[in-house]
Amino acid sequence: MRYLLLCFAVFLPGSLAFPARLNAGSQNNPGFEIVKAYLDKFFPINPKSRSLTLEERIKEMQKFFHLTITGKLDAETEETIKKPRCGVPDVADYQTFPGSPKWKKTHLTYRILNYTPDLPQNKVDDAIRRAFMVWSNVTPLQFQRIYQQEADIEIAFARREHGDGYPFDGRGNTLAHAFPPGNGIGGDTHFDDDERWSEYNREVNLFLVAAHEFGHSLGLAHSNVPEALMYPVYKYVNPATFRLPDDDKRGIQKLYGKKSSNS
Ligand code: TQI
Ligand code: CA
Ligand code: ZN
Ligand code: ZN
Repeated sequence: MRYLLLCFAVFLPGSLAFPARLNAGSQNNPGFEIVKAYLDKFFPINPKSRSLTLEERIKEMQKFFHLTITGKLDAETEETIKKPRCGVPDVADYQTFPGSPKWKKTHLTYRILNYTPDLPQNKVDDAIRRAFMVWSNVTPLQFQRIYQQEADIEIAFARREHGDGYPFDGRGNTLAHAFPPGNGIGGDTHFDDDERWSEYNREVNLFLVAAHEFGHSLGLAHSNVPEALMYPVYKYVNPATFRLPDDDKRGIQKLYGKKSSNS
């Protein structure tokens, strides 16, 4: 109910602004200015997409709404842009992977296969443990560390080509990746050991990246809510006071439900 109210409050000014500008365009077609304004509002340019052309940004938007990806302002895309849309980017902006893969059990195991030379081993163990807690705190999921057999979520530090067809790229750019839930490589999480991993706000904070990657391992794709942990832009927040943003919480609870109160 609160969302509904919020929605109306924000949509009103938007709905007033849109028709006025639409009329200025030809035959009620939103002009490219409007498309641009729309994209700026709902698909803000992040450092990675700064160089995207309008066509590429339209493609991103089409991907997001599961439209046919043409990069053009076709009828389907135009309809989507014209559709009233809640202006508060906080109603289910989290995303799951196509087909919503998720774990069919709540007790998951993880194994740390190796370590980075950047941090003492107990700091790595700790960052990983706390990154799992981000998710187990709000769902029925439980994570158990194992040492011998293969775990559901295998964690490794690796450089360049490391056997899964997704080579890392040296220092910078890709920091880590994780596979959506599933057998074998599903859920596995790899960290690029050409990065400088840190416990603090230096270079890359292992806890924050691990928490984001485990979101992927559990079935969350990227959110377009800038505050979300699953927003695809790295932003440092103090791990000691980190609280899972509401968008991510809603996303993970959609997949696994809430934490039962008696545990
Ligand atoms: N690695 C990407 C990421 O985890 C890999 C990736 C791109 C990906 N698209 C994906 C993984 C879709 C699953 C599904 O997002 S990254 C960030 C953030 C990266 C980026 O190295 O670019 C973080 C890893 F959010 F800061 F940009 C961790 Cl936290
Ligand atoms: Ca890299
Ligand atoms: Zn990998
Ligand atoms: Zn990501």
